[in-house]
Amino acid sequence: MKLGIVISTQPARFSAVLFQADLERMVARVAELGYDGVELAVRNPALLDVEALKRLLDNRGLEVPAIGTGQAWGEEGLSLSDPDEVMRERALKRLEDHLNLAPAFGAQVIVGLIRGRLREDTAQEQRGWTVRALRHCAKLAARRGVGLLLEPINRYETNFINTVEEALAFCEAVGEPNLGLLFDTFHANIEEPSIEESIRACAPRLGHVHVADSNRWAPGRGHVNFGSVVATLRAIGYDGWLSAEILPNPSPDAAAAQTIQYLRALL
Ligand code: LER
Ligand code: MN
Repeated sequence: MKLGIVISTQPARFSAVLFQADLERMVARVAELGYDGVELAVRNPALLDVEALKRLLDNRGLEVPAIGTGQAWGEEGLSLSDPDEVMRERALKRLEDHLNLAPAFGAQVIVGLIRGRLREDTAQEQRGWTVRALRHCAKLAARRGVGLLLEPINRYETNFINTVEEALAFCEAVGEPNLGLLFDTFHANIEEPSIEESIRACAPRLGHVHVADSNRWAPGRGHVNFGSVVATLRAIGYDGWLSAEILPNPSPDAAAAQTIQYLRALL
């Protein structure tokens, strides 16, 4: 398994992202610490200097396993399930932009908070809109040769797909074989009866893993059993990335260093 860490390509409110301030410094630091890659949190691909970013990462030998899209929701309120059709279309267009960006990095694209939140009176329609949007995006991802990942997220951040079981059912409704799952140990620690059971359940679609401890601090700083997480991932034959999506506590550098020391010892 390879080790990555989430960095933001522009300043953002979402807090479980390291080193937001200075892209060059953080890329250098991540490479020095020995990470294999960086996961990019990208609000709007149109604002990126793709060639410059690629050069920066190539010079440091860093891969990009995945591109996160949640900032489009966090910063601009864009969601695939917005009852307002204009907003919904804007969100879909943005996700298409992420999928069009991804081949430059050979990265998978994450559908996390950009799916939005369900409202009591429109929940069924919102599910339908999102199923259709993901069907469309999965087909686009296949044409672009990149992966698309649906991430279960804990109840305090959204009421729309909290568990692996719900995510698997949603994938069935979408009906596209290339729609994968992203398993995040922080969300699973809140939502799943058993982290190990839920890893086994997502095995057929598992495409990427976010690691953070129970408090979203670096692995080893809370009470998730990462020895057991790694053993279970190995047992299902997972050979992808462990990508740290953690709070920058007590400092970005300390959190990044703690993560790689702790996980390298387990791998
Ligand atoms: C994203 O990967 C995530 O885990 C969410 O909590 C926020 O988007
Ligand atoms: Mn996550």
